[in-house]
Amino acid sequence: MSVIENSKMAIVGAGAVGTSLAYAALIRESAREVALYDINSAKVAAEVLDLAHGTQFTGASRVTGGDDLDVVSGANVVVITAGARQHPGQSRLEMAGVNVEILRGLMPKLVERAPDAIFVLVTNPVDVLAVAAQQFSGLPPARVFGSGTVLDSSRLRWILSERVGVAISNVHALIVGEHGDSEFPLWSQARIGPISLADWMLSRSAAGASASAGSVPFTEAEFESIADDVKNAAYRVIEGKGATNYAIGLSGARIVEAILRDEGAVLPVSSVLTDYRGVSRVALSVPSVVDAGGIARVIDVPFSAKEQALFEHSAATLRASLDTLGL
Ligand code: 6V0
Repeated sequence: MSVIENSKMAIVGAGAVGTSLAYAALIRESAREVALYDINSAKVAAEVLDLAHGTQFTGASRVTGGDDLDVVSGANVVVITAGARQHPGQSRLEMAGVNVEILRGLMPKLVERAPDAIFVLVTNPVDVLAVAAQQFSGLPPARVFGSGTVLDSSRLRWILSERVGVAISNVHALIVGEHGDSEFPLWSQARIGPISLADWMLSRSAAGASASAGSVPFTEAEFESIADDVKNAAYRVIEGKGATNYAIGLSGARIVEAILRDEGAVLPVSSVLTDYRGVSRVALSVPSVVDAGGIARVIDVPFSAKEQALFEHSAATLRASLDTLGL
């Protein structure tokens, strides 16, 4: 993988998530330049220095930044991580109001400085903010979207990979819908290598029962408990260390790479939908083709009847929050 010449990613918010994203992007060489912006002058200056001090070991990328919004100028991608942190027990939707107001001020200024950029929202509640950012920027939904369930899907793939003993890169499974409590796995489309998850046989020893008893498929109860584990993963990490940062940093770097390398990668990002399986005017994560223009298209996935109902529930949840916020 090589860095695209002259590519620049800007990160708004140099907190736990923004700096982990910068760190991941430098190590992965996601962009030629990584620029960090934060209103906290001392913090952003220190973070840029600390990261810069390691660039002997990170390949071709350089890191810049500060408390002047002009640091984002000319960026090809702007990732927004600025905002209030999620506290233990606090739902993502509760943080919405504060972060929407931050975006209302920021988006026009960012678009002025980086008029050709693709904007990726990470701040929570990410689906609400994707709608807000799209409205405040006036840009098409293809150019302003949220990291959505890219992180949740990686969590799902990790759990499945551990469960079945297959490399995570060969586990193909997606979480769709809200990045939050109404999200759900698209079990009907999940595969391990070429085998659908419904047909995958687990050895009984791995399933915790007698090794001699042959193989069994996943049970409904297991599917549900895995879905719950994914949903509660963030809460569990936040309880123990106050924030989640590394996995979202890597997820963000992956999305940026798909854009800067014009990959056409299929990622479950969250964009404002128009008649996607009957859902419009909310941003939800669905498999989307991500390239240099942002979202080239969303992929129409066949849902089971249960998945369709869950998707509509996710949309209704989001619509209710958006209505409350006047969006
Ligand atoms: P943090 O460590 O408190 O950092 C937030 C940073 O934003 C701070 O450094 C603030 O100074 C800065 N900030 C606040 N207002 C502005 C502003 N107007 N302009 C520039 N900078 C500003 O929080 P953390 O980094 O832990 O989390 C950031 C956001 O990411 C939160 O909303 C999290 O909930 C969200 N996450 C989203 C995830 C996802 O999957 N989408 C995953 C993890 C966290």
